[in-house]
Amino acid sequence: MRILPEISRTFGEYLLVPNLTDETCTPDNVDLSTPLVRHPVGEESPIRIATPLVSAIMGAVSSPQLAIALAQVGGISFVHQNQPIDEQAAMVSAVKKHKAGFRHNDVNIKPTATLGEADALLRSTGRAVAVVTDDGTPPGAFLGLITAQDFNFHRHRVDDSVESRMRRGAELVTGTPGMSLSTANELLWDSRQDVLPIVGADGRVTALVQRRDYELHKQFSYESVDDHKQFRVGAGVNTRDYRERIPALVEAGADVLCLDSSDGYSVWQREVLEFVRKEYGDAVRIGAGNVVDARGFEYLADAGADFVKVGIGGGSICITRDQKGIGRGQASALAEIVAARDAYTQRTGMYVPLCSDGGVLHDSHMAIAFAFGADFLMLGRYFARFTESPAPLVKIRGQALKEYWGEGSARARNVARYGQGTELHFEEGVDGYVPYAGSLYDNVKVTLAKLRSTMISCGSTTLRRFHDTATLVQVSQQTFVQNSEDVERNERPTVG
Ligand code: RVP
Repeated sequence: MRILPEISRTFGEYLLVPNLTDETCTPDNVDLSTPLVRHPVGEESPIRIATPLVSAIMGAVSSPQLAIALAQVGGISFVHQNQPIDEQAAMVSAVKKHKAGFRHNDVNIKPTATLGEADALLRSTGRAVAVVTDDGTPPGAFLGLITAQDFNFHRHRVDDSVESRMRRGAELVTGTPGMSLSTANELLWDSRQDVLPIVGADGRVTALVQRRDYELHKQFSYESVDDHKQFRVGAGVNTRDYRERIPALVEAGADVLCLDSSDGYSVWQREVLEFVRKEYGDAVRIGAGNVVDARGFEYLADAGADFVKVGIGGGSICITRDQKGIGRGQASALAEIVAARDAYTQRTGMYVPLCSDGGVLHDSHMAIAFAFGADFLMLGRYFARFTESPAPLVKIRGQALKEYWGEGSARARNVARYGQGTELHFEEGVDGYVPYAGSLYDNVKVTLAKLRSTMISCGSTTLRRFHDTATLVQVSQQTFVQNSEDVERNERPTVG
Protein backbone atom coordinates (compact mmCIF):
# COMPACT_ATOMS: atom_id res chain seq x y z
CA MET A 1 0.00 0.00 0.00
CA ARG A 2 1.12 3.55 -0.67
CA ILE A 3 -0.62 6.84 -0.06
CA LEU A 4 0.01 9.68 -2.48
CA PRO A 5 1.40 12.72 -0.66
CA GLU A 6 -1.05 15.26 -2.14
CA ILE A 7 -4.76 15.75 -1.58
CA SER A 8 -7.00 14.93 -4.57
CA ARG A 9 -8.12 18.32 -5.92
CA THR A 10 -10.66 19.46 -8.46
CA PHE A 11 -11.00 22.50 -10.77
CA GLY A 12 -13.27 24.50 -8.46
CA GLU A 13 -10.50 24.72 -5.87
CA TYR A 14 -8.36 27.02 -8.00
CA LEU A 15 -8.36 30.55 -9.34
CA LEU A 16 -6.06 32.21 -11.87
CA VAL A 17 -3.97 35.21 -10.87
CA PRO A 18 -3.73 37.65 -13.82
CA ASN A 19 -0.43 38.32 -15.62
CA LEU A 20 0.48 41.48 -17.51
CA THR A 21 -1.91 42.13 -20.42
CA ASP A 22 0.02 43.76 -23.29
CA GLU A 23 -1.05 45.34 -26.61
CA THR A 24 -1.04 41.98 -28.42
CA CYS A 25 -3.69 40.60 -26.08
CA THR A 26 -6.91 41.24 -28.00
CA PRO A 27 -9.77 38.79 -28.55
CA ASP A 28 -9.03 38.62 -32.29
CA ASN A 29 -5.44 37.62 -31.58
CA VAL A 30 -6.33 34.73 -29.29
CA ASP A 31 -5.72 31.44 -31.06
CA LEU A 32 -7.51 28.53 -29.38
CA SER A 33 -6.36 25.91 -31.89
CA THR A 34 -4.92 22.72 -30.50
CA PRO A 35 -3.43 19.40 -31.61
CA LEU A 36 -5.77 16.41 -31.45
CA VAL A 37 -3.30 13.61 -32.10
CA ARG A 38 0.37 12.87 -31.44
CA HIS A 39 3.09 14.48 -33.53
CA PRO A 40 6.87 14.85 -33.48
CA VAL A 41 8.03 18.05 -31.77
CA GLY A 42 8.49 20.78 -34.37
CA GLU A 43 5.92 19.30 -36.73
CA GLU A 44 2.19 20.02 -36.98
CA SER A 45 -0.27 17.51 -35.61
CA PRO A 46 -2.00 15.74 -38.55
CA ILE A 47 -5.31 16.78 -36.98
CA ARG A 48 -5.70 20.19 -35.37
CA ILE A 49 -8.98 21.70 -34.25
CA ALA A 50 -9.68 25.42 -33.90
CA THR A 51 -11.98 25.04 -30.89
CA PRO A 52 -10.51 22.86 -28.14
CA LEU A 53 -13.80 21.21 -27.17
CA VAL A 54 -14.98 17.67 -28.01
CA SER A 55 -18.28 16.04 -27.13
CA ALA A 56 -18.48 13.01 -24.85
CA ILE A 57 -18.78 9.44 -26.16
CA MET A 58 -22.35 9.22 -24.84
CA GLY A 59 -25.76 8.33 -26.24
CA ALA A 60 -27.28 11.44 -24.65
CA VAL A 61 -24.69 13.71 -26.24
CA SER A 62 -23.05 12.82 -29.55
CA SER A 63 -25.52 12.40 -32.44
CA PRO A 64 -24.88 13.29 -36.10
CA GLN A 65 -26.75 16.58 -35.61
CA LEU A 66 -24.58 17.61 -32.67
CA ALA A 67 -21.46 16.39 -34.48
CA ILE A 68 -22.21 18.60 -37.49
CA ALA A 69 -22.91 21.64 -35.33
CA LEU A 70 -19.77 21.09 -33.25
CA ALA A 71 -17.61 20.62 -36.36
CA GLN A 72 -19.11 23.85 -37.74
CA VAL A 73 -17.80 25.76 -34.70
CA GLY A 74 -14.39 24.11 -34.89
CA GLY A 75 -14.64 21.20 -32.41
CA ILE A 76 -15.24 17.50 -32.90
CA SER A 77 -17.72 14.88 -31.64
CA PHE A 78 -17.16 11.26 -30.73
CA VAL A 79 -20.15 9.14 -31.75
CA HIS A 80 -20.90 6.61 -29.01
CA GLN A 81 -20.11 2.89 -29.29
CA ASN A 82 -22.95 1.56 -27.14
CA GLN A 83 -24.94 0.54 -30.23
CA PRO A 84 -24.66 -2.02 -33.04
CA ILE A 85 -21.65 -1.50 -35.31
CA ASP A 86 -23.71 -0.72 -38.42
CA GLU A 87 -25.74 1.93 -36.58
CA GLN A 88 -22.63 3.68 -35.26
CA ALA A 89 -21.03 3.53 -38.73
CA ALA A 90 -24.22 5.00 -40.25
CA MET A 91 -24.02 7.93 -37.80
CA VAL A 92 -20.40 8.54 -38.75
CA SER A 93 -21.20 8.43 -42.43
CA ALA A 94 -24.16 10.80 -41.97
CA VAL A 95 -21.70 13.40 -40.66
CA LYS A 96 -19.16 12.73 -43.40
CA LYS A 97 -21.81 13.00 -46.14
CA HIS A 98 -22.76 16.40 -44.84
CA LYS A 99 -20.08 18.13 -46.90
CA ALA A 100 -19.46 21.59 -45.53
CA GLY A 101 -21.72 23.87 -47.48
CA PHE A 102 -23.13 21.02 -49.60
CA ARG A 103 -25.96 19.14 -47.88
CA HIS A 104 -26.60 15.58 -48.85
CA ASN A 105 -29.97 15.21 -50.64
CA ASP A 106 -31.80 12.88 -48.27
CA VAL A 107 -35.29 14.36 -47.77
CA ASN A 108 -37.43 13.64 -50.83
CA ILE A 109 -41.08 13.54 -51.71
CA LYS A 110 -43.25 12.66 -54.75
CA PRO A 111 -45.19 15.40 -56.61
CA THR A 112 -48.39 13.44 -55.98
CA ALA A 113 -47.90 13.44 -52.20
CA THR A 114 -50.14 15.79 -50.21
CA LEU A 115 -49.15 19.04 -48.52
CA GLY A 116 -50.04 17.33 -45.24
CA GLU A 117 -47.44 14.67 -45.98
CA ALA A 118 -44.88 17.32 -46.96
CA ASP A 119 -45.55 19.17 -43.70
CA ALA A 120 -45.10 15.98 -41.66
CA LEU A 121 -41.88 15.13 -43.51
CA LEU A 122 -40.35 18.58 -42.93
CA ARG A 123 -41.32 18.52 -39.26
CA SER A 124 -40.08 14.99 -38.55
CA THR A 125 -36.71 15.58 -40.25
CA GLY A 126 -36.28 19.10 -38.92
CA ARG A 127 -35.38 20.24 -42.46
CA ALA A 128 -36.31 23.49 -44.17
CA VAL A 129 -36.68 21.97 -47.62
CA ALA A 130 -37.65 18.72 -49.35
CA VAL A 131 -36.56 17.84 -52.89
CA VAL A 132 -39.44 16.75 -55.13
CA THR A 133 -38.44 13.83 -57.36
CA ASP A 134 -40.59 11.74 -59.71
CA ASP A 135 -40.55 8.69 -57.43
CA GLY A 136 -39.92 10.43 -54.10
CA THR A 137 -36.41 8.93 -53.70
CA PRO A 138 -32.98 10.66 -53.76
CA PRO A 139 -31.95 9.11 -57.12
CA GLY A 140 -35.29 10.07 -58.73
CA ALA A 141 -35.53 12.78 -61.43
CA PHE A 142 -35.57 16.33 -60.05
CA LEU A 143 -38.92 18.12 -60.40
CA GLY A 144 -38.79 20.91 -57.81
CA LEU A 145 -38.48 22.00 -54.20
CA ILE A 146 -41.04 22.41 -51.44
CA THR A 147 -40.47 24.35 -48.23
CA ALA A 148 -42.68 25.31 -45.29
CA GLN A 149 -42.95 28.82 -46.78
CA ASP A 150 -44.66 27.43 -49.90
CA PHE A 151 -47.94 26.53 -48.21
CA ASN A 152 -50.17 27.55 -45.34
CA PHE A 153 -53.08 25.47 -44.12
CA HIS A 154 -55.25 28.60 -43.77
CA ARG A 155 -54.96 29.05 -47.53
CA HIS A 156 -54.26 25.54 -48.84
CA ARG A 157 -55.86 22.21 -48.17
CA VAL A 158 -54.01 19.45 -46.37
CA ASP A 159 -54.75 17.10 -49.25
CA ASP A 160 -53.69 19.51 -52.02
CA SER A 161 -50.80 17.98 -53.96
CA VAL A 162 -47.16 18.92 -53.49
CA GLU A 163 -47.10 19.59 -57.23
CA SER A 164 -49.66 22.38 -56.80
CA ARG A 165 -47.37 24.39 -54.52
CA MET A 166 -43.79 23.28 -55.27
CA ARG A 167 -41.25 25.58 -56.88
CA ARG A 168 -40.72 23.96 -60.24
CA GLY A 169 -37.23 22.81 -61.18
CA ALA A 170 -37.43 24.52 -64.57
CA GLU A 171 -37.97 27.91 -62.87
CA LEU A 172 -35.12 27.48 -60.37
CA VAL A 173 -31.48 28.42 -60.77
CA THR A 174 -29.43 25.25 -60.21
CA GLY A 175 -25.74 24.41 -59.82
CA THR A 176 -23.71 21.60 -61.35
CA PRO A 177 -21.72 18.85 -59.59
CA GLY A 178 -18.07 19.70 -59.05
CA MET A 179 -18.85 23.42 -58.78
CA SER A 180 -16.86 25.13 -55.99
CA LEU A 181 -18.68 26.24 -52.86
CA SER A 182 -17.86 29.89 -53.55
CA THR A 183 -19.36 29.70 -57.07
CA ALA A 184 -22.42 27.96 -55.63
CA ASN A 185 -22.81 30.70 -53.04
CA GLU A 186 -22.52 33.38 -55.77
CA LEU A 187 -25.36 31.69 -57.67
CA LEU A 188 -27.40 31.38 -54.48
CA TRP A 189 -27.16 35.08 -53.78
CA ASP A 190 -27.64 36.18 -57.41
CA SER A 191 -30.77 34.04 -57.73
CA ARG A 192 -32.21 35.29 -54.39
CA GLN A 193 -33.12 31.69 -53.60
CA ASP A 194 -32.71 30.18 -50.13
CA VAL A 195 -31.63 26.87 -51.62
CA LEU A 196 -29.50 26.00 -54.63
CA PRO A 197 -30.02 22.44 -55.88
CA ILE A 198 -26.94 20.88 -57.46
CA VAL A 199 -28.26 18.87 -60.42
CA GLY A 200 -26.25 16.35 -62.48
CA ALA A 201 -26.47 15.84 -66.27
CA ASP A 202 -28.78 12.88 -65.58
CA GLY A 203 -31.33 15.20 -63.93
CA ARG A 204 -30.67 14.01 -60.37
CA VAL A 205 -30.01 16.23 -57.37
CA THR A 206 -26.64 15.41 -55.83
CA ALA A 207 -26.61 18.09 -53.11
CA LEU A 208 -28.18 21.28 -51.80
CA VAL A 209 -26.45 24.53 -50.91
CA GLN A 210 -28.38 26.58 -48.35
CA ARG A 211 -28.25 30.20 -47.35
CA ARG A 212 -28.41 29.32 -43.65
CA ASP A 213 -25.19 27.29 -43.94
CA TYR A 214 -23.51 30.25 -45.63
CA GLU A 215 -24.48 32.50 -42.73
CA LEU A 216 -23.20 29.99 -40.16
CA HIS A 217 -19.98 29.59 -42.11
CA LYS A 218 -19.41 33.34 -42.02
CA GLN A 219 -19.97 33.39 -38.24
CA PHE A 220 -17.67 30.44 -37.55
CA SER A 221 -14.86 30.51 -40.05
CA TYR A 222 -12.87 27.71 -38.41
CA GLU A 223 -14.88 24.60 -39.18
CA SER A 224 -13.30 21.19 -38.54
CA VAL A 225 -13.08 19.74 -42.03
CA ASP A 226 -10.89 17.14 -43.72
CA ASP A 227 -9.01 17.50 -47.01
CA HIS A 228 -12.24 16.91 -48.94
CA LYS A 229 -14.04 19.66 -47.02
CA GLN A 230 -16.14 17.06 -45.19
CA PHE A 231 -16.81 17.59 -41.51
CA ARG A 232 -14.52 15.75 -39.15
CA VAL A 233 -16.06 13.27 -36.74
CA GLY A 234 -14.68 10.87 -34.15
CA ALA A 235 -16.05 7.58 -32.87
CA GLY A 236 -15.77 5.60 -29.64
CA VAL A 237 -14.58 1.97 -29.72
CA ASN A 238 -14.32 -0.69 -27.04
CA THR A 239 -11.91 -3.46 -26.18
CA ARG A 240 -14.37 -6.24 -27.04
CA ASP A 241 -15.59 -6.07 -30.64
CA TYR A 242 -12.81 -3.83 -31.97
CA ARG A 243 -11.75 -6.29 -34.68
CA GLU A 244 -15.12 -5.74 -36.40
CA ARG A 245 -16.03 -2.24 -35.16
CA ILE A 246 -12.82 -0.44 -36.10
CA PRO A 247 -12.79 -1.52 -39.79
CA ALA A 248 -16.46 -0.51 -40.13
CA LEU A 249 -15.84 2.93 -38.61
CA VAL A 250 -12.76 3.48 -40.76
CA GLU A 251 -14.77 2.50 -43.83
CA ALA A 252 -17.51 4.96 -42.80
CA GLY A 253 -14.89 7.71 -42.71
CA ALA A 254 -14.24 8.33 -38.99
CA ASP A 255 -11.37 10.81 -38.67
CA VAL A 256 -10.28 9.68 -35.23
CA LEU A 257 -11.21 6.89 -32.83
CA CYS A 258 -11.14 6.80 -29.06
CA LEU A 259 -11.16 3.86 -26.68
CA ASP A 260 -14.11 4.34 -24.40
CA SER A 261 -13.48 3.09 -20.89
CA SER A 262 -13.84 4.47 -17.39
CA ASP A 263 -10.53 2.81 -16.45
CA GLY A 264 -8.11 2.60 -19.38
CA TYR A 265 -4.99 1.39 -17.57
CA SER A 266 -5.37 -2.14 -18.90
CA VAL A 267 -3.74 -4.71 -21.13
CA TRP A 268 -6.93 -4.72 -23.19
CA GLN A 269 -6.32 -1.16 -24.31
CA ARG A 270 -2.73 -2.00 -25.24
CA GLU A 271 -4.05 -4.89 -27.33
CA VAL A 272 -6.40 -2.58 -29.29
CA LEU A 273 -3.69 0.03 -29.84
CA GLU A 274 -1.35 -2.68 -31.15
CA PHE A 275 -4.10 -3.99 -33.42
CA VAL A 276 -4.58 -0.52 -34.94
CA ARG A 277 -0.85 0.03 -35.51
CA LYS A 278 -0.45 -3.41 -37.07
CA GLU A 279 -3.46 -3.09 -39.36
CA TYR A 280 -3.30 0.57 -40.29
CA GLY A 281 0.08 2.04 -39.24
CA ASP A 282 -0.46 5.77 -38.68
CA ALA A 283 -3.35 6.00 -41.13
CA VAL A 284 -5.86 5.47 -38.31
CA ARG A 285 -5.65 7.69 -35.25
CA ILE A 286 -6.87 6.46 -31.87
CA GLY A 287 -6.91 7.96 -28.38
CA ALA A 288 -7.00 5.89 -25.18
CA GLY A 289 -7.97 6.25 -21.54
CA ASN A 290 -9.19 7.14 -19.06
CA VAL A 291 -6.26 7.35 -16.64
CA VAL A 292 -5.49 9.51 -13.63
CA ASP A 293 -1.78 9.11 -12.99
CA ALA A 294 1.62 9.07 -14.69
CA ARG A 295 1.79 5.27 -14.80
CA GLY A 296 -1.44 5.03 -16.77
CA PHE A 297 -0.33 7.78 -19.15
CA GLU A 298 3.05 6.20 -19.85
CA TYR A 299 1.53 2.78 -20.41
CA LEU A 300 -0.89 4.07 -23.04
CA ALA A 301 1.60 6.48 -24.65
CA ASP A 302 4.15 3.64 -24.98
CA ALA A 303 1.44 1.46 -26.52
CA GLY A 304 0.94 4.09 -29.24
CA ALA A 305 -2.10 6.09 -28.09
CA ASP A 306 -2.56 9.19 -30.28
CA PHE A 307 -3.95 11.12 -27.33
CA VAL A 308 -4.62 10.19 -23.74
CA LYS A 309 -7.86 10.94 -21.93
CA VAL A 310 -7.66 11.94 -18.26
CA GLY A 311 -10.37 11.56 -15.61
CA ILE A 312 -12.08 8.97 -13.46
CA GLY A 313 -15.18 9.71 -11.45
CA GLY A 314 -15.38 13.44 -12.17
CA GLY A 315 -18.28 13.33 -14.65
CA SER A 316 -21.42 15.20 -13.59
CA ILE A 317 -23.52 12.00 -13.87
CA CYS A 318 -20.81 9.71 -12.52
CA ILE A 319 -21.06 7.78 -9.24
CA THR A 320 -18.02 5.57 -9.80
CA ARG A 321 -16.24 7.12 -6.80
CA ASP A 322 -19.13 6.17 -4.50
CA GLN A 323 -19.72 2.76 -6.03
CA LYS A 324 -16.15 1.53 -6.49
CA GLY A 325 -13.98 3.96 -4.54
CA ILE A 326 -11.74 4.65 -7.55
CA GLY A 327 -10.96 8.03 -9.07
CA ARG A 328 -9.02 11.21 -8.51
CA GLY A 329 -9.75 14.94 -8.49
CA GLN A 330 -9.47 16.19 -12.05
CA ALA A 331 -6.97 18.97 -11.25
CA SER A 332 -4.58 16.63 -9.43
CA ALA A 333 -4.82 13.98 -12.13
CA LEU A 334 -4.10 16.54 -14.86
CA ALA A 335 -1.19 18.14 -12.99
CA GLU A 336 0.60 14.80 -12.59
CA ILE A 337 -0.11 13.62 -16.13
CA VAL A 338 0.90 16.90 -17.78
CA ALA A 339 4.27 16.63 -16.03
CA ALA A 340 4.58 12.99 -17.16
CA ARG A 341 3.64 13.94 -20.72
CA ASP A 342 6.22 16.73 -20.83
CA ALA A 343 8.89 14.30 -19.60
CA TYR A 344 7.74 11.80 -22.25
CA THR A 345 8.07 14.49 -24.94
CA GLN A 346 11.60 15.32 -23.74
CA ARG A 347 12.54 11.66 -23.81
CA THR A 348 10.96 10.64 -27.11
CA GLY A 349 10.57 13.85 -29.15
CA MET A 350 6.86 12.99 -29.50
CA TYR A 351 4.04 15.24 -28.24
CA VAL A 352 0.99 13.30 -27.02
CA PRO A 353 -2.05 15.60 -26.50
CA LEU A 354 -4.06 15.26 -23.31
CA CYS A 355 -7.84 15.38 -23.18
CA SER A 356 -9.38 16.35 -19.86
CA ASP A 357 -12.64 14.41 -19.62
CA GLY A 358 -15.53 15.38 -17.34
CA GLY A 359 -16.06 17.55 -14.32
CA VAL A 360 -16.48 20.94 -16.03
CA LEU A 361 -19.39 22.51 -14.17
CA HIS A 362 -18.80 26.15 -15.08
CA ASP A 363 -17.16 27.77 -18.09
CA SER A 364 -14.43 29.05 -15.75
CA HIS A 365 -13.40 25.43 -15.10
CA MET A 366 -12.41 25.20 -18.75
CA ALA A 367 -9.84 27.95 -18.31
CA ILE A 368 -8.51 26.22 -15.20
CA ALA A 369 -8.19 22.93 -17.13
CA PHE A 370 -6.23 24.63 -19.91
CA ALA A 371 -4.05 26.40 -17.36
CA PHE A 372 -3.23 22.98 -15.90
CA GLY A 373 -2.13 21.89 -19.39
CA ALA A 374 -5.04 20.07 -21.02
CA ASP A 375 -4.87 20.29 -24.83
CA PHE A 376 -8.61 19.82 -25.27
CA LEU A 377 -11.67 19.07 -23.16
CA MET A 378 -14.29 16.35 -23.46
CA LEU A 379 -17.69 17.55 -22.24
CA GLY A 380 -20.92 15.70 -21.61
CA ARG A 381 -23.25 17.84 -19.49
CA TYR A 382 -22.20 21.00 -21.35
CA PHE A 383 -23.35 19.70 -24.77
CA ALA A 384 -26.32 17.67 -23.46
CA ARG A 385 -28.07 21.00 -22.67
CA PHE A 386 -28.23 22.15 -26.29
CA THR A 387 -30.94 21.91 -28.94
CA GLU A 388 -28.66 19.76 -31.11
CA SER A 389 -28.15 16.99 -28.52
CA PRO A 390 -30.19 13.85 -29.18
CA ALA A 391 -31.78 13.73 -25.72
CA PRO A 392 -35.48 14.58 -25.37
CA LEU A 393 -36.44 18.12 -24.35
CA VAL A 394 -39.00 18.02 -21.52
CA LYS A 395 -40.86 20.57 -19.39
CA ILE A 396 -41.08 19.94 -15.66
CA ARG A 397 -42.85 22.46 -13.41
CA GLY A 398 -42.50 25.06 -16.14
CA GLN A 399 -38.76 24.57 -16.57
CA ALA A 400 -37.32 23.38 -19.88
CA LEU A 401 -34.90 20.51 -19.32
CA LYS A 402 -32.93 18.06 -21.43
CA GLU A 403 -32.60 14.48 -20.30
CA TYR A 404 -29.01 13.47 -19.53
CA TRP A 405 -27.93 10.02 -18.43
CA GLY A 406 -24.57 8.41 -17.73
CA GLU A 407 -23.24 5.54 -19.80
CA GLY A 408 -23.02 3.53 -16.58
CA SER A 409 -26.70 4.09 -15.76
CA ALA A 410 -29.33 1.39 -16.11
CA ARG A 411 -30.79 3.43 -18.97
CA ALA A 412 -27.64 3.25 -21.11
CA ARG A 413 -26.48 -0.19 -19.99
CA ASN A 414 -23.11 0.41 -21.63
CA VAL A 415 -21.71 -3.01 -20.82
CA ALA A 416 -18.56 -2.54 -22.94
CA ARG A 417 -17.62 0.50 -20.84
CA TYR A 418 -18.96 -0.44 -17.42
CA GLY A 419 -19.89 -4.11 -17.56
CA GLN A 420 -18.45 -6.62 -15.17
CA GLY A 421 -17.98 -9.50 -17.61
CA THR A 422 -21.03 -9.47 -19.84
CA GLU A 423 -23.36 -7.87 -17.29
CA LEU A 424 -23.95 -4.62 -15.50
CA HIS A 425 -24.29 -5.73 -11.87
CA PHE A 426 -24.46 -2.23 -10.45
CA GLU A 427 -24.85 1.31 -11.78
CA GLU A 428 -22.00 3.80 -12.09
CA GLY A 429 -24.04 6.63 -13.51
CA VAL A 430 -27.27 8.50 -12.92
CA ASP A 431 -30.21 9.24 -15.18
CA GLY A 432 -31.36 12.85 -14.77
CA TYR A 433 -31.97 16.25 -16.31
CA VAL A 434 -29.96 19.35 -17.14
CA PRO A 435 -31.41 22.82 -17.78
CA TYR A 436 -32.07 23.38 -21.49
CA ALA A 437 -29.71 26.09 -22.73
CA GLY A 438 -30.67 26.72 -26.39
CA SER A 439 -28.50 26.41 -29.46
CA LEU A 440 -24.95 25.10 -29.48
CA TYR A 441 -23.84 27.94 -31.75
CA ASP A 442 -24.92 30.69 -29.32
CA ASN A 443 -23.56 28.94 -26.23
CA VAL A 444 -20.19 28.00 -27.69
CA LYS A 445 -19.77 31.59 -28.86
CA VAL A 446 -20.25 32.90 -25.31
CA THR A 447 -18.04 30.20 -23.78
CA LEU A 448 -15.18 30.96 -26.17
CA ALA A 449 -15.56 34.69 -25.50
CA LYS A 450 -15.10 33.98 -21.77
CA LEU A 451 -12.07 31.77 -22.41
CA ARG A 452 -10.44 34.41 -24.62
CA SER A 453 -11.13 37.03 -21.97
CA THR A 454 -9.49 34.91 -19.24
CA MET A 455 -6.46 34.29 -21.44
CA ILE A 456 -6.14 38.02 -22.12
CA SER A 457 -6.21 38.74 -18.39
CA CYS A 458 -3.45 36.17 -18.04
CA GLY A 459 -1.41 37.78 -20.84
CA SER A 460 -1.67 34.86 -23.30
CA THR A 461 -2.85 34.52 -26.88
CA THR A 462 -2.23 30.77 -27.30
CA LEU A 463 -3.21 27.80 -25.14
CA ARG A 464 0.43 26.71 -24.93
CA ARG A 465 1.57 30.05 -23.57
CA PHE A 466 -1.43 30.20 -21.26
CA HIS A 467 -0.38 26.88 -19.68
CA ASP A 468 3.31 27.81 -19.56
CA THR A 469 2.76 31.15 -17.83
CA ALA A 470 -0.43 30.61 -15.78
CA THR A 471 -0.34 31.37 -12.07
CA LEU A 472 -2.87 29.32 -10.16
CA VAL A 473 -3.84 29.71 -6.54
CA GLN A 474 -5.81 27.41 -4.30
CA VAL A 475 -8.88 28.98 -2.71
CA SER A 476 -9.91 28.50 0.89
CA GLN A 477 -13.25 27.07 1.94
CA GLN A 478 -14.04 30.54 3.28
CA THR A 479 -13.76 32.02 -0.25
CA PHE A 480 -16.53 29.75 -1.52
CA VAL A 481 -18.83 30.71 1.34
CA GLN A 482 -18.08 34.41 0.90
CA ASN A 483 -18.75 34.31 -2.85
CA SER A 484 -22.07 32.58 -2.52
CA GLU A 485 -23.37 34.59 0.44
CA ASP A 486 -22.29 38.10 -0.48
CA VAL A 487 -25.28 39.23 -2.50
CA GLU A 488 -28.76 37.84 -2.78
CA ARG A 489 -29.02 37.21 -6.52
CA ASN A 490 -31.94 38.63 -8.44
CA GLU A 491 -33.48 36.41 -11.07
CA ARG A 492 -33.11 38.75 -14.01
CA PRO A 493 -31.44 36.97 -16.92
CA THR A 494 -27.76 37.81 -17.31
CA VAL A 495 -25.73 37.77 -20.51
CA GLY A 496 -23.71 34.55 -20.81
P1 RVP B 1 -19.50 15.73 -17.70
O1 RVP B 1 -18.98 16.61 -18.81
O2 RVP B 1 -19.07 16.19 -16.34
O3 RVP B 1 -20.96 15.49 -17.79
O4 RVP B 1 -18.76 14.31 -17.86
C1 RVP B 1 -18.82 13.55 -19.04
C2 RVP B 1 -17.92 12.34 -18.87
O5 RVP B 1 -18.41 11.52 -17.80
C3 RVP B 1 -17.88 11.41 -20.06
O6 RVP B 1 -17.03 11.84 -21.09
C4 RVP B 1 -17.39 10.12 -19.43
O7 RVP B 1 -16.00 10.08 -19.27
C5 RVP B 1 -18.01 10.17 -18.05
N1 RVP B 1 -19.20 9.34 -17.92
C6 RVP B 1 -20.12 9.00 -18.86
N2 RVP B 1 -21.04 8.21 -18.28
C7 RVP B 1 -20.65 8.08 -17.00
C8 RVP B 1 -21.30 7.29 -15.98
O8 RVP B 1 -22.40 6.75 -16.16
N3 RVP B 1 -20.65 7.15 -14.85
N4 RVP B 1 -19.54 8.80 -16.80
